[in-house]
Amino acid sequence: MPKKVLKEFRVEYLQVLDENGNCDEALMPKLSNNEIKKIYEMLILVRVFDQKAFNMQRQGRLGTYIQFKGQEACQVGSAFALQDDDFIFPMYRNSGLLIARKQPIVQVLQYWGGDERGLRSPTNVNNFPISIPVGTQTVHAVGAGWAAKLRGTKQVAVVYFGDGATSKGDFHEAMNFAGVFQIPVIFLCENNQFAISVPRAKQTKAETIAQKAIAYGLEGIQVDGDDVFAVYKAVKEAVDKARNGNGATLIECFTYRMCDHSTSDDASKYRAKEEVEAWTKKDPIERLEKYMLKKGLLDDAYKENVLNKAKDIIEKAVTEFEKLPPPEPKDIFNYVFAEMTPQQKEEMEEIFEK
Ligand SMILES: Cc1ncc(C[n+]2csc(CCOP(=O)(O)OP(=O)(O)O)c2C)c(N)n1
Repeated sequence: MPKKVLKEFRVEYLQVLDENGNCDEALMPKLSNNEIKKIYEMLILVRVFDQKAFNMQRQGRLGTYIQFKGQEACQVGSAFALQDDDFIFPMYRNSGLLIARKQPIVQVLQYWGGDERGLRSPTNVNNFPISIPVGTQTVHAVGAGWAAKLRGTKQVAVVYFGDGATSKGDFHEAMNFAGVFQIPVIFLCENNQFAISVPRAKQTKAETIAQKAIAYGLEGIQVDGDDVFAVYKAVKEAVDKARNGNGATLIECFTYRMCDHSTSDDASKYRAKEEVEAWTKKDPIERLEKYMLKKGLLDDAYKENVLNKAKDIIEKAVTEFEKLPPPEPKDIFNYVFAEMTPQQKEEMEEIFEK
C-alpha cells in the first residue's frame, strides 16, 4: 500500500517595505498619511527613550535596563493594530511596547528604577505587568483571552516573547490550549536571533518559529520584524480574526537585537561585528524614513522637529521620575502576595529588624 499524503503545510513570509524603503502597494495595509506619521513619531520616541534609559543605567540613575534597539517595529507596529481594551502581556524587552500602549513614560522609568508600581496599568488600557520569567506570560495571556471569550467582550490578548521562550513548556501548553479552545490570543514572537548568547539555530531544529503553530492547529506566519507595515498588517489581520471568533495566530517577527541582551551583558563576546553591521542596514526606522521621503511625508525640518519633540518628552519624564520618592526596600516583600507568607515575614524581619 503506498503511503498517502494526509496534509501539506506551508509557511508564509510577509514583507511590505524593504530595506530601501520600497513598498509593495498591493500588500500595503490601510493607513492614512497621518497614521503613518504617528507610527514614525512613536518609533522615534521609543528609540530616544531606549538610549536615554541605557545611559541612565550607566550613570547609576536606573538599577537595570533591558534595551530593545532594532525591535521597535515589532513593538510599535503591533501596538497600533490593537484597541485600548485589548490585553497585552509584555516581556522585559517591551518598554517600547508599553510606551506605545500609553503607559506613562515616568512609570516605565519608575519600574526600571526598582519600583514595581511603575507597571500598574493606566485605567484606559489593559497592560499587564512585564514578565521577567521567560515564557510564563504565554499561559496568562491564554487565560485572559479565554475569559474574554467566555464573557463575550470581543477583547483580544497579545503575548510577547522571544525565540528562547519557544523552548519552554509554557509556550507549547499555551499554544495547545489556545488551539483546542479557539481562544482570541495572538502569540507574537520577537525572534531577535539570540537568547542571551544562545543563537536561534541552537534553540530549535525547525527552520522557522512560525511553523510551530501547525502542530497545534493554528495559523503561523513569519513577518519581516523590521518592517513596521508588515508587523502592523499581520497583527491587524490576526486580531480581526480572533475578534470574530476564529481563534489564535502565531506571528514570528524576524528581527535582530541591535544591542546587548541587558545592561549586564557584552554581546561582542559572542557575535561578530559583521553580523551586527549587516542587520544595521535593515534598520526599521531608516527604511520608514526612506519610504516617507519618497512619499513626500518627511523632510529635514519635520525629522528634526520629531526628534526634538521626542527628546523633550523623555527629558520631562526623567525630571518627573527623579523627583519621585525612591521605593521602600521593604516593598520587595509587600507586593508579592496579597498577604505575606510566614516565610516572607521571617525573612523581612531578619533583614530589617536587626
Ligand atoms: C524561566 C526563566 N529561565 C531563565 C531565565 C534567564 N533568562 C533571562 S533572559 C533569557 C533569554 C531569553 O531569550 P529570548 O526568549 O529569546 O528573549 P530575548 O531576551 O532575546 O528578547 C534567559 C534564559 C529567566 N529569566 N526565566
